[in-house]
Amino acid sequence: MNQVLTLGIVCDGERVLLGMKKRGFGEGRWNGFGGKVEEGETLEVALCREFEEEVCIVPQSYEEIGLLKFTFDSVPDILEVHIFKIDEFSGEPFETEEMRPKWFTHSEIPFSDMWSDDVYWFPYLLESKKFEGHFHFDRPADKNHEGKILGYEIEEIF
Ligand code: 6OG
Repeated sequence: MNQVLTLGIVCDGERVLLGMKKRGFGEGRWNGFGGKVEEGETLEVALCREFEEEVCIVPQSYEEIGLLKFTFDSVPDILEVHIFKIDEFSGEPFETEEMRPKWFTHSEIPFSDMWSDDVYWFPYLLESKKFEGHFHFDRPADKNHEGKILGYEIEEIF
């Protein structure tokens, strides 16, 4: 079964807004904000709901800039993550039980404390290039194991 998720990164000139995940899947890593798309929701509605829940802001101007598929050895399910670049939002970023937000300049993005795929696709996002990618991991991540990338492909789409 395919699982569809959103992931949004707020870009404000030279800065991006990331959140430290405080609990659950991805705990201890910096990432954008997002999550599973619920039944009956559009990607956009799901994206805005997750931002409001996780960091108390609402995206106002955004575009879908990337599509990533994640697969894992011996797991039939595919994770399909729709990446959004957000240029404007309303409200002020606020720490919640799930996420601690922080602004990073492009040169400070903490790739060593992020998902291992991020370093490959963030450059497309930062340069506003649309992209599609596929990452194949040895296993899904859990608390004790990050999952190792066994192969990947990524390309700009026009
Ligand atoms: P919840 O399940 O907590 O949302 N996500 C990933 N993000 C990156 N950068 N790399 C991955 O590599 C990811 N797998 C999932 C999608 C989880 C959030 O984490 C993202 C969602 O925004 C495998 O609701």
